[in-house]
Amino acid sequence: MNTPVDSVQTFHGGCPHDCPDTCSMEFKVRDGRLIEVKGNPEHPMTRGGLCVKLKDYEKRHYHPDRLLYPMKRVGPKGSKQFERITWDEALDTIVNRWQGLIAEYGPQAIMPASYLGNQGLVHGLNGGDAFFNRLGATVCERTFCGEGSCTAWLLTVGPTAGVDPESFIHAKYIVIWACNSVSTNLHHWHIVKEAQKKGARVVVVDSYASRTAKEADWHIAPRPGTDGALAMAMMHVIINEGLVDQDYVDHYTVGYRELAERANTCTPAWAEKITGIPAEDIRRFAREYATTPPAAIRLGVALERSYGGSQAIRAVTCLPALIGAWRHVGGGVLQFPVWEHPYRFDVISRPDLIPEGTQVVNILQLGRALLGEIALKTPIKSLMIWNTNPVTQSPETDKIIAGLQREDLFTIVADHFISDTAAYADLVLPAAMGAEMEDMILSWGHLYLTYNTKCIEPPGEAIPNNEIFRRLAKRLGFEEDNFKWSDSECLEHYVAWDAPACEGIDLNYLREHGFARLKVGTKDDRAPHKAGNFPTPTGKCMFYVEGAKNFVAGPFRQMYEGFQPGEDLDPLPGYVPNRESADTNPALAAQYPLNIISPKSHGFLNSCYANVAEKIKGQGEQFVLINPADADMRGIQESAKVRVFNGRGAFEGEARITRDVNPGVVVATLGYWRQLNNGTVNCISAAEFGDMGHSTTFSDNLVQVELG
Ligand SMILES: Nc1nc2c(c(=O)[nH]1)N[C@H]1C(S)=C(S)[C@@H](COP(=O)(O)OP(=O)(O)OC[C@H]3O[C@@H](n4cnc5c(=O)[nH]c(N)nc54)[C@H](O)[C@@H]3O)O[C@H]1N2
Ligand SMILES: Nc1nc2c(c(=O)[nH]1)N[C@H]1C(S)=C(S)[C@@H](COP(=O)(O)OP(=O)(O)OC[C@H]3O[C@@H](n4cnc5c(=O)[nH]c(N)nc54)[C@H](O)[C@@H]3O)O[C@H]1N2
Ligand code: SF4
Ligand SMILES: [Mo]
Repeated sequence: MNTPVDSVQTFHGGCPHDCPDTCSMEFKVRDGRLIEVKGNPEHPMTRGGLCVKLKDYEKRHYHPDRLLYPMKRVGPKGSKQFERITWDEALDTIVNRWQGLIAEYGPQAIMPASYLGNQGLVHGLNGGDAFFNRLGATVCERTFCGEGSCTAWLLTVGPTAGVDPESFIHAKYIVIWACNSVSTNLHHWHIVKEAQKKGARVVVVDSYASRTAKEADWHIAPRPGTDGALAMAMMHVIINEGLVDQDYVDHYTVGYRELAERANTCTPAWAEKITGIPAEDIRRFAREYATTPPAAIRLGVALERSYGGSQAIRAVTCLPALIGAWRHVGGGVLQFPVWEHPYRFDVISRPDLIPEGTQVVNILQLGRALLGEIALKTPIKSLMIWNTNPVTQSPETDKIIAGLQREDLFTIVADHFISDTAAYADLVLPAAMGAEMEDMILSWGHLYLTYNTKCIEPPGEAIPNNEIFRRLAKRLGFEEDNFKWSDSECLEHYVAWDAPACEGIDLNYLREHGFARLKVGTKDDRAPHKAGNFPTPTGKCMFYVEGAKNFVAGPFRQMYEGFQPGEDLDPLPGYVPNRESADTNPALAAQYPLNIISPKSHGFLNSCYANVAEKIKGQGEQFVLINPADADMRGIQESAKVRVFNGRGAFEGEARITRDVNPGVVVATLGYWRQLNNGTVNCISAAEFGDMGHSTTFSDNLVQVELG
């Protein structure tokens, strides 16, 4: 591209947001100004369209609230009173404070905190790892999203991309399991809709009638956290009714006998009591799924958000092998296609630089760590935060805020705006945005490499994340190559360009074309496990796994520190009840009888855009969906202000009385800023881990609702 038309130049872009779609974009630039951002019409998944969040992405670059200069705090923590300083003063302050802390406590007194706020290889999730590993800082374990799922996936089928999201076009039976694709995976949803038009039956398994569930042919609504029981009962029906593909099972799976034994007790009647789904519906679902090939399942991240979530994901991931769905193009299960992207995480993150015995703190337990509720070898005295906004996104918010208010804590936040987290910083650093920096954008939702051109200068004195680390590394005298590479050189080193998946693709090709499909088969011929070939230690689909010794570490070793499932791993998948439920904790359930789920907002991207007036208008103010029966018994009228609370905290929202939720369940979507609202959904969520991979438990959460 890059063709001037009336002095407008077009450049290839990639959406840097935390979204599986990783859209390929066109940046239009005139006189050094970004004037329009569009979806790339040539990209088979983007298809020329962006989502509602990004449709005016150029405006975000010029938002009047953008951070333009480094600033230091001049009022009390949280008061948002900051004063401009120079980059030299900012960097000198950081280095001086850190050197003092290192002398007194050692480098582990410093902790980085980051996530996928930027999904670039250079400026994204792992961008600061090499720097902080070299510093010897506390390792930040980042298990916000997908780590229970990844552990379950690796245990069962190994690091495979599974069924190609584009191959869903060939499916005749599509199950979208705990994923609100219309809002969160729009560019896959287009394909599902097309398949539906061609006659595929689309079933959505979701604990409430999401936008996606409303467009399905059939919506199945298990109680939150009970999907494991549903999947096990499906196995029961498949096995007992002779719907197993015995030839596939015999050749390409391990542990069928043990699995069948367990499934034998998991009757539909048993599952009905747990899930709330009529036994007859469970039978029908299992029969349809097993007898309508090709059958494809799309696993949503939300499936892992309860104590037994990962065991449930293991169960669902076993289903395709049981019925031989993998034999067909468009059959199988889709988790994160990123497993077949040839990134060199060891080069990006440099885990070899982590000093032996370094302590690890999980970002979900940031509040507990800052308040000394978790035993740490070295207390955290300084936090550097970028690409994440834990005050809105991490659980137990009130504890995080109490921690961030500690006078002895030196907090640095790099961001685009004074986020809820930046509000508590001692120093804020202005970060560059999408069109202002070169990168390749990782995708966990498709099989394309995506390039992003730097085509405008950042405003004010904003700089890309990697430049912050380069400048700090220079001041600290770090000599490793990582800290000397330009962003372009990083890209040369960060991808295994010689991998078979990259055949015929290099950085120049990407610069010219913007995106490239990996060489892993086409959507019309890819059936990676037609004849087994699972990248597990046995080469087979593992219904049965014996302890951690059979575990294959994936490419994100540092990204997912919490991976090790441990020797006490249940060798089989199964149903594990919620930690917070009437069965497991009746006293708690008596006090807080409603199970809240807090999925993504349609109009926001996590907390991004939830400070932009037009986007709030589109999304609406914080609401709480509640069933008429639950509203009536609390005297709650439509649109009333309600308070949602439990022992961890409270937030307020507007009641929407609807049968979209079943009695006993309430829904409030995520992302709203605390500084603009009375609390957020994460004031009430728990920092307890799920059963594997230190996953989140946002859906395993009991509350009470009352008039506000
Ligand atoms: N209750 C509940 N909580 C949840 C979830 C849920 O479903 N329910 N979902 C969880 C999940 S799946 C996730 S992934 C996490 C997400 O949690 P976060 O990763 O914290 O998500 P964001 O709120 O988008 O925060 C990203 C921040 O990075 C900033 N940023 C973006 N790009 C850049 C950049 O290039 N440089 C710098 N320095 N900053 C940048 C943004 O402005 C924003 O403030 O939330 C989790 N929290
Ligand atoms: N618009 C928009 N898009 C986004 C994001 C965003 O914030 N906004 N965030 C991005 C990120 S970081 C991620 S991880 C993805 C996540 O995308 P999704 O995987 O779609 O995650 P959620 O929207 O949190 O939840 C999906 C659905 O799962 C349901 N659910 C919750 N708990 C359960 C349960 O226990 N069982 C069942 N069966 N259903 C349950 C919820 O009701 C919800 O409709 O979306 C990405 N895309
Ligand atoms: S947020 Fe997702 S759907 Fe929207 S433009 Fe970015 S990658 Fe595409
Ligand atoms: Mo996420």
